[in-house]
Order: sequence, then structure tokens, then C-alpha cells
Amino acid sequence: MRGITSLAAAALLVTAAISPVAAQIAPNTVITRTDVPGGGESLTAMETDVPATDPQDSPAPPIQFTKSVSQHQVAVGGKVTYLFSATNTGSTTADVVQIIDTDVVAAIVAGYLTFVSQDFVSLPEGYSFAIIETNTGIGGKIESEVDHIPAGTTYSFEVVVQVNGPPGASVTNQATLTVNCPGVVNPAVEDDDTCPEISSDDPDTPAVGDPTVITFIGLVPAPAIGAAAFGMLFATLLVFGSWRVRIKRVIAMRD
Ligand SMILES: [Ca+2]
Repeated sequence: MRGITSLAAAALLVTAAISPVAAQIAPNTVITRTDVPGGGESLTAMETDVPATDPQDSPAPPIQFTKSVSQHQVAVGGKVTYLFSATNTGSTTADVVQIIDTDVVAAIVAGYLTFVSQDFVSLPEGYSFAIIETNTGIGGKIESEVDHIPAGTTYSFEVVVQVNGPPGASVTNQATLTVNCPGVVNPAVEDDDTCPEISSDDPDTPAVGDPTVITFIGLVPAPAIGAAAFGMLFATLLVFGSWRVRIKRVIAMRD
């Protein structure tokens, strides 16, 4: 027999001599090479009902990554909370999920914001490692990592900052998420087992994958004075003016 023959059985072991069999291998067939005593190799093929791929070579599960904010308009001197949230919407576990935000730190360095605090909000069940690190210096970043996120669960943390101003200024920022993706080579990052970056989405806006924006506001502007109000103000000033005159007069009489 030349090559490997596939049968209809769900699982079948076939041993064959070394030969160019690649073109004859049925889908979902696992090939194992074994050294033969005295030299040479043998091939063992197992036809299965599942794809013949290493689970570690499977793409990472999809992750919904959002960066929400407690309020989009913040009074100068007030505080605002950013919530970073990663939800595994797939059917397999996501490993080594890392979130990085440099934009918030850039706003801190520029004096628009002041860092207040950070904390975990939701940790995946059964996690064994999670960390948040914030470096508020020049070139610093907020960096958080969790070792895994099981399917259907969420990992989230929050960062609180204070708004320094000036009124009218805005801070636009976006975080990125990476997840371990063995078998997928991404030359854009150092680790070639990391999937391409995912940019955060502001869940309060209809656009997908858009940055999160906060705008600083100052005192509430006074409403415009209408004609009627102006007339009342003018009459009031006239009365006030007469009082002033009257007061002067009283003083003059006392003198
Ligand atoms: Ca959005």
C-alpha cells in the first residue's frame, strides 16, 4: 500500500512506510512520526472528528474591550472614573490579557489631570495573577494584566483622576489590549505569540472602536438677558438711583 488510507470510522490507526503522502491525507488526520529500529521512520495516522490542530495554535477568543467614563463633561476640580473592561465573548479561555493606556498618563504629565487612585472592579473566576501598575512620569503608562479570562467572563479595573482644567479643554484617549495567541506571528509586537492589538471602544457612543473623550467645564454661564428682563433691570436701577439720591440728601440734612 502506498500512502495512508482513510476509512469511514471515526478513529482509525494506520501505519505506513515513509512516502510522499501529504496529498492523500484526509482532513482531520493526525500524523505521528516514529523512529524504526535499525533506521528509518514510520508514520501513524489517526483520523478524528475534530480539526487536526493543536489547541494552542487556535486563534484567541473574541474580546469586547471598552473604556467607559463616569461622565463626559467634568467640572474643573471634579473627579472622573475611567472603567477598563474586557469581556471574553468566545467559547475558549483568553490567556495573558494585557491592557495598556498611555493617553491618560500623557494628560497627567501635561497637567490636565491628576492621578487619584486605581483598583480592580471585576476579576475572572479562578485567576491566579492580576496586576495594575501606573507610572505617571514622562512616557509613563497604566498597565494591567490578568493571566486568563474564561469564556463568558469579564475582567475590569478603574482609574480615578481629578480634572485640573482649563475649562473648555478636552482629553481624548484610548487604551489597547493584547491577548496571547500562540501560533499567530505578529511582527508588530515583540512577542510573536501575541494577537494584534485591540483598541478600546467608548460604549456610550455608536461608533465602534472610538476613543473616550471628556470635556472640562467651568462655571455655568449666565442666561442671556431678554428685553423684558432688561426693562425690569433698568427700572430697578432708576429706583436704586433715586434711593441713592435720597440717602445723599438725608446725609446733607444731618450735616
Ligand atoms: Ca463607541
